[in-house]
Amino acid sequence: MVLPHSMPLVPLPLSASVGGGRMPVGDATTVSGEASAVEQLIDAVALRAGVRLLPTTDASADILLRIDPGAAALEGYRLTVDETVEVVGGDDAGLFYGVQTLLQLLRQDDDGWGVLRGEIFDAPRFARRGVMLDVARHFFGVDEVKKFIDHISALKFNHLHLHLSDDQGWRIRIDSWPKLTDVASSTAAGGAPGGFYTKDDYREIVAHAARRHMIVIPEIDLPGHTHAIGVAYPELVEAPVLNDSLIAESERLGQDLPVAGEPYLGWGVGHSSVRIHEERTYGFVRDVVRELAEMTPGPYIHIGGDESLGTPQADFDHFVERATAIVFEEGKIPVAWHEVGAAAGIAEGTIGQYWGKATPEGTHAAEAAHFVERGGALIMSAADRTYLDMKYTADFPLGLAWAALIDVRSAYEWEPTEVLDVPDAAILGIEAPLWSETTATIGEVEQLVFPRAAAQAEVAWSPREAPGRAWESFRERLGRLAPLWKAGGVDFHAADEIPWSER
Ligand code: TNX
Repeated sequence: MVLPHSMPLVPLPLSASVGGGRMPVGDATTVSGEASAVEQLIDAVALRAGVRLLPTTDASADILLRIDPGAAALEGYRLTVDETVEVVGGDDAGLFYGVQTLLQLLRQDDDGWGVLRGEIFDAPRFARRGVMLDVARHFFGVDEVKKFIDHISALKFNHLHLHLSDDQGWRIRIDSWPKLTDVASSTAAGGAPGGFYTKDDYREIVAHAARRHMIVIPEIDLPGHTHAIGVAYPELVEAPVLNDSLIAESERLGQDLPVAGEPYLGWGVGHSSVRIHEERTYGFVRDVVRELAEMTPGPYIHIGGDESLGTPQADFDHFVERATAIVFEEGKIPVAWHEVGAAAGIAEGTIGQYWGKATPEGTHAAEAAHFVERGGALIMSAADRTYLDMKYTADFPLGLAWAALIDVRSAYEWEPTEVLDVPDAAILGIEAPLWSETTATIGEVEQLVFPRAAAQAEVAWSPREAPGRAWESFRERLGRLAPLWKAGGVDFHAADEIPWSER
């Protein structure tokens, strides 16, 4: 008898019972049911196994994909593999996740391809399971982002946060302020070429994400991280504030200091600020939020708020109170980094994103808790656990190390409800950010994201107390994703903590 948690599944499902053997899969295997799920399964099986399933309208197909709201929770599904396969989603997303599980059960052995037999009931622990991609420090094109979405959504993540602006460049077309992209998008960190998304590009990303049940959260980082805005519109931004640590760090890295009106290619933080006391700044914020809202079907707009070291505290508070209100006025829910919680009057219902350590330091926990006091809730991005841009080990060639070295085990072993002193219900879920200072290509991004994103997927999806929800089980199951990532062309880091399998 195989134990349920020995099934090659990440994230671990809510419950599973394992049958014996496999249902063979080949070119004569038929599939029917919900059209989009059928199409996605056929494409994915072709990519993974080189086998082309046969679509049919026959309800007695070998593989049946259907939706029944009574059969499973939201985003949940029931999957049965015996002589045939049936996947029943509680909704569209649930069916999609059932198909992702089916793809993990599809295995090659000496007899060819087959699906491992068993029965699985599944549904997520947290409604919010996110990844962030920083396309500002380095820019990644539409096709690269779409591929990223494919492999992230396969781990059952359902939110993609795009960090669309920072000191080094502005990445999204805003018609009412055209110089943002005409003038301030062509550079990136280290002198790399920049780029930006046209509105059609952005809509294409949003639509691709939606087909994989991911909501896009666009972020415009304010009031700091705004040097690039000043390259396009000098009247909106203050002169750079050069603090001692910025000067020392820039010298250590051999990076030039920021100069007003010129592109900034280093990765120092905390030197830029929009002008808080000029009314046109709020006209700018409103225009940007309105245009983003128009092309974003998801309910959220992220306004940043991190590391505004060049903005006096009273000015910062005034700015974020107004900016969070503007997002609501434009019909969306504001999300902001936890520093924004320092301001007493943030708009009620603003969602905070905690990026302090798993053991909070300084004022971080109090700032985060203030979102809850204001009727909001929290997304947990503990930097020493979830940050995908931290190095695995000191000698890893990519990534930074300021929060921690994060090997796969330490990415996996943390509990989002135990970081802050807030009610469990205030924790919406987690997000794992990939900051791109050191990643010039999407392959380098993948090296940092995979496999650690899979650890965060399990923290976000799987029940806390389930048998198998522990490192020894996880590392075995994780190792069995290697052939899926190889077939998908994912340049994952084959960390030596994990027993990677060939097939
Ligand atoms: C901190 S985390 C930042 C980013 C950097 C990142 C690098 C946060 C909200 N701000 O500006 O890219 O560290 O790890």
